[in-house]
Amino acid sequence: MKKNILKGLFTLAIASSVILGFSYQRADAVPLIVSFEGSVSTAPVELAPAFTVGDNVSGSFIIESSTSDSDADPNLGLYIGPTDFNFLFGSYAATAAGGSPGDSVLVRNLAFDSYGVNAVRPVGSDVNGYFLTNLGLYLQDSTGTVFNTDALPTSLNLGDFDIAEATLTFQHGTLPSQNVIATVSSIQVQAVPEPGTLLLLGSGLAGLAFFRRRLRA
Ligand SMILES: [Ca+2]
Ligand SMILES: [Ca+2]
Repeated sequence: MKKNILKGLFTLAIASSVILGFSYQRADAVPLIVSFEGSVSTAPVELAPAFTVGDNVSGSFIIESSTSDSDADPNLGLYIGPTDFNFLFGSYAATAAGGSPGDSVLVRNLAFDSYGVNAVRPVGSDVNGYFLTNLGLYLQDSTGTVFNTDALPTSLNLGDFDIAEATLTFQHGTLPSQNVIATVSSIQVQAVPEPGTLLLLGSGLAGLAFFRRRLRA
């Protein structure tokens, strides 16, 4: 009898933690982390020897799924405010806090579709007198079929795009700017677990452990 009550409570604990977890996800904006990997395909001699073709590249940034589109055009989505940019090209690390008007995601649903991200105030070391001015990620589907709207995508499949590049842009006075370009070989969009979700998950697991112990006793 006592065991049955405990079993009931055990089930209730699982059900409530699942329900709480789901309702939390639905009620709040979900931060999405976009991360990618690739390798350097263009390394300007002006920046040698800091970058070499073939260097491993990785990067990420975060954007809220609820970020609103500030472009009235129904086929152009301009989303301000990606944050926490981290790009690594070989051993060269660049970051950007993001969140300012120039830091954007632009989604185009036109003759070709594209997804472009820029961070305009990056932090990274100078290279041969050149300073870092931009972090970029650009995906293009020349067939124009990957997006049907200008909505912020919550998933990205690299195979849908014929151009997929990450770029570091450097400037030195009035000299032409120099781009270090990486070909992207993988990309993913994932929800970042919120502290609240983790807390619920944690308390749910603690409850399970408690009931499991009671059942065994
Ligand atoms: Ca729009
Ligand atoms: Ca389209």
